[in-house]
Amino acid sequence: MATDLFKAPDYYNLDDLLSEEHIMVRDATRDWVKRSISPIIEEACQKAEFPKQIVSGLGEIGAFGPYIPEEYGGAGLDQISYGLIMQELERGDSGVRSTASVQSSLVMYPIYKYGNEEQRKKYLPKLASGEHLGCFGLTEPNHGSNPSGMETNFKDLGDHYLLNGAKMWISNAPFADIAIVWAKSEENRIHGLIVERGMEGFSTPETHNKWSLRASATGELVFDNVKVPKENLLANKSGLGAPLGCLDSARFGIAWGAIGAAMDCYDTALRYSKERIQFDKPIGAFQLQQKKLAEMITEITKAQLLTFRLGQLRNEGRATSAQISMAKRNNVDMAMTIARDARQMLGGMGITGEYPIMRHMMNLESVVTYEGTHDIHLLITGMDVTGFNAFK
Ligand code: TGC
Ligand code: FAD
Repeated sequence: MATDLFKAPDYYNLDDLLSEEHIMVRDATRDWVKRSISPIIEEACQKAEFPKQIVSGLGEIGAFGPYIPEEYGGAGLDQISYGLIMQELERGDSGVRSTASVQSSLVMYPIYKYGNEEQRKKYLPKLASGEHLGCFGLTEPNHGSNPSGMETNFKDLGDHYLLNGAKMWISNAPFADIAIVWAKSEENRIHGLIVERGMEGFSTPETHNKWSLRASATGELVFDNVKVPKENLLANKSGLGAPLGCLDSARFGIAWGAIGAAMDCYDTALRYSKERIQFDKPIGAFQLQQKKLAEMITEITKAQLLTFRLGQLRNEGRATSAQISMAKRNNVDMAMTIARDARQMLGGMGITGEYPIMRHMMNLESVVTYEGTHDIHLLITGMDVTGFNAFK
C-alpha cells in the first residue's frame, strides 16, 4: 500500500467535546496504526495471514481491556476512550479491531464481570499485556442468530465438568490461549466456562478461504469430552443474558470501529478526487463526485454524534441494549455504503491493494454479519419501539 496519508475528518468540531485524555488516547492509537498496521496490513490480507506480531503491540498501547481497572492490567479508561481506540484500529483494518474487541469485550469483560477474584487475577493481566490471546465461543453450526438453541453442553462429574460440542466462526480461535465458551448445563441453563489450550479433547481448526477479514484468524472450537476444572466456571451470571451482556460491549466498540473504516474510505476518495484529472478537471470538480463526498461526510458526522452520545450514556450506565443495536446497525451500514461509493470514485484503482477501500469493503461484509446481523438489529429496534417480538 502507498504511504498512509490519512487525515481524520471532524466536520462538526467534535474534538471540542472530547477530554484531553480522549484525544491523547485516540492520537496515540492513530500513530500506532500508521506505524505498525498500515505498512503490513495489505500484505497480511493478500496472504490471508494473521499478523501475530501485532498482539504485543496492541497490549503495549492499552488496546486490550482499556476500561478494565488498572489493578487487573487494564487502562481504567472510560467508554468513549474505548470507542475511540476501536475507531482508530478499524481505520487500519476491521480484523485488527476484531482482535482487540474480542480480547477486550468478549474475553476480559466476562472474566471481570462474571468471574471471581482468583480468575480475574489469574487471567486478566496476561490478556491485557497481550501475553495471552483469548476468543469467545457462542455461535454454533446450527445456531447463529439464535444462540439460545445451542447444543454445546457440560455435565457435572463431581470433581470436574465434561464439555462436548462445537463452535464455529470464532475470531482469534486458531491462536487463542483461552476460550470463553458458552454451554448448557444438565439443567439446560447457559453458563460461561474458561477452556484453556492444551486441555485434552479441545481443538481449534482454522477456517480458510474467507474473502473478508483476511488478516484476522477465524476458526472452530471443538470439544470432545474435555475435562474442564470446576474453578473455570464463570459463576457470577448465567442464562443467555450473560453472553449477550458481553455482546453489548463489543457491539458498542463496533459502532465506533465502523466509523474508522468509513473515515479511511472517505479520506482516500477525497484526496483522490483532487488529484485525478479527467476531462481536464479534477474529478472532485464534477457534481456527481461532490454528491458522493458530501453524503459521505454527512453520514460520518451523524454516526460520530450517535456514538459520542452513546458513549456518554454508557459512561453513566444508562445505554440500553437496543440503543447499542441501533448504533451498530446504522454505522456498519453507513460504512458499507461509503466504502462502495468511495471504491467507485477511484475507478479501476479502487479494486487494487494500492488503496485500502476494497479491503475495508470486504471486511465490512463480516462486520455487518457478526455480533448480530443487520436484520437482527433491525428486529431488536422494532421490538423495542413496538413491544412486539418478531423473532419467533
Ligand atoms: P431473549 O429471550 O430476547 O433474551 C434472553 C435473555 O437475554 C437478555 N438479553 C440481553 N441481555 C444483555 N444484553 C442484551 N443485548 C440482551 N438481549 C437480551 C434478555 O433480557 C433475557 O434475559 P432473561 O433474564 O429474561 O432470561 O433471547 P432470544 O433467544 O429471543 O434472542 C434474542 C436475540 C435474537 C436478540 C439474540 O439472541 C441475539 O442478539 N442474536 C444475535 C446473535 C449474536 O449477536 N451473536 C454474536 C456472536 S459473537 C460474535 O459475533 C463475535 S464477532 C467478534 C469480532 O470478531 O469482532
Ligand atoms: P444465520 O443466523 O443462519 O442467519 C442467516 C440469515 O438469516 C441472516 O441474514 C439473518 O439476518 C437472517 N435471519 C436469522 N434469523 C432471522 C429472523 N428471526 N428474522 C429475519 N431474518 C433472520 N461468533 C462467535 O460466537 N464468536 C466469534 O468470535 C465470531 N466471530 C466471527 C467472525 C467472522 C468473520 C464471522 C463471519 C462470524 C463470526 N461469528 C462469531 C459468528 C457470527 O456472530 C454469526 O455469523 C452471526 O451471528 C450470524 O449467524 P449465522 O452466520 O449462523 O447466520
